[in-house]
Amino acid sequence: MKSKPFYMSLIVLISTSAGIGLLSSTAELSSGQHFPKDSTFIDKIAFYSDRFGNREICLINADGTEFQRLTNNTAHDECPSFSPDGRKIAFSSNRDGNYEIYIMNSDGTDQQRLTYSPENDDHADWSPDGIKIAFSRYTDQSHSNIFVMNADGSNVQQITSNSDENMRPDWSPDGTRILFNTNKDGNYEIYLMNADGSNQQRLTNTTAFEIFPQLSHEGNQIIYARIVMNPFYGEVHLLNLDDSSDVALTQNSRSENPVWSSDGKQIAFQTSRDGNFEIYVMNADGSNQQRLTNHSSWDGWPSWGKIQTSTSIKDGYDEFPKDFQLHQNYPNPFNPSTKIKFIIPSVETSRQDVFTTMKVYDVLGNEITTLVNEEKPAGIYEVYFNYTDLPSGIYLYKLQANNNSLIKKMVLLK
Ligand SMILES: [Ca+2]
Ligand SMILES: [Ca+2]
Ligand SMILES: [Ca+2]
Ligand SMILES: [Ca+2]
Repeated sequence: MKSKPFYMSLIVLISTSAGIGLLSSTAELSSGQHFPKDSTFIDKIAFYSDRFGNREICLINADGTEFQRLTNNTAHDECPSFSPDGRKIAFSSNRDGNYEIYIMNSDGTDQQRLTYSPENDDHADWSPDGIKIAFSRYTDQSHSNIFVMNADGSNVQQITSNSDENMRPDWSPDGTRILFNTNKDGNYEIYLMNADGSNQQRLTNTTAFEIFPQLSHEGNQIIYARIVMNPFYGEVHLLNLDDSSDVALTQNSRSENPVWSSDGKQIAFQTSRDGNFEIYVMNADGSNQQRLTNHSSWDGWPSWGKIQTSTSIKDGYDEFPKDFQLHQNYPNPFNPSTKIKFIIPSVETSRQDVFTTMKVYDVLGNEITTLVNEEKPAGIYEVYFNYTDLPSGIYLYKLQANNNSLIKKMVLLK
């Protein structure tokens, strides 16, 4: 069966339409009544902690403030993984007998079970388009393989098959490959493979354990932990795929499990340098290492997400753009997916939704696809364009809303 040629999703970042009517009345705004909500994005780190007597998924801001507990039960809940849009967290839990993959909203609501297996399913990681989840399936403590399923739990497929431990998948930013750990060569090494499990390539070759790899957003760097036993030490390393250079970002620190920040400028990780594991952040060059958690229990397995949070429309309205905008796609050039942001301004004279279209054309003017085609309230929007069958080249995207139209170029580079 041929796969769907493109994937498109629409996220409403900010919508003010419901609140515009209230803004004519300052008395109402300052009266403390319940106002419609606006939204902004904030960097969050999910992790798990056993501070409540068993493992629970917790959330903090990336500066360590605003601790939240997201799960609350007597079973273990662990290994959180933010969805690319920050709306969901996948995690594993043994609440139903053995470990299964679950997802929940990133505020902890609507927890749903995705896998039903007699084995232990763990280490969930989302594909960059949010459509699939890779995970490790353990037949016993030291034997596991990588599996991939749809994000609703359907179509579970095994993509590695050997009798050792294959674990901790990390999807590449372009969605085509998966990074993982395996000890099939005798000790843990980092491997890269196609997302269907083919073409497995070894990236490390040492007598130490190289574990928990994660690719940078550009796909050219890997952060991971190098662990040595007897005596135990662990450091976060950065491997440059361009020239194979490898540097330790931490020293004498018992650190592991590094993850990139949403902007790629920082790294969160766990370290037991203070006596028990805590979540830390540092700059991507290893400088400015700062502790975010401070509790005598285990705190680890960070996942960095950018999530939508609410602020009052009174705070948000002044910031809201007044003009029609079409932003440059990001990344650009891209392969195969990119994000396009646009703004439908608040219309002072009318609260009507605006009929909006966005279409993609090749340079000859042939229409490739329609990304948006509906009435939309004023707001800030993002659409994803992912069209794997197109040849490299320049493409145009055109936004039209009422009598306004804007057009920009983007470059697909394969
Ligand atoms: Ca629990
Ligand atoms: Ca299971
Ligand atoms: Ca090794
Ligand atoms: Ca701790």
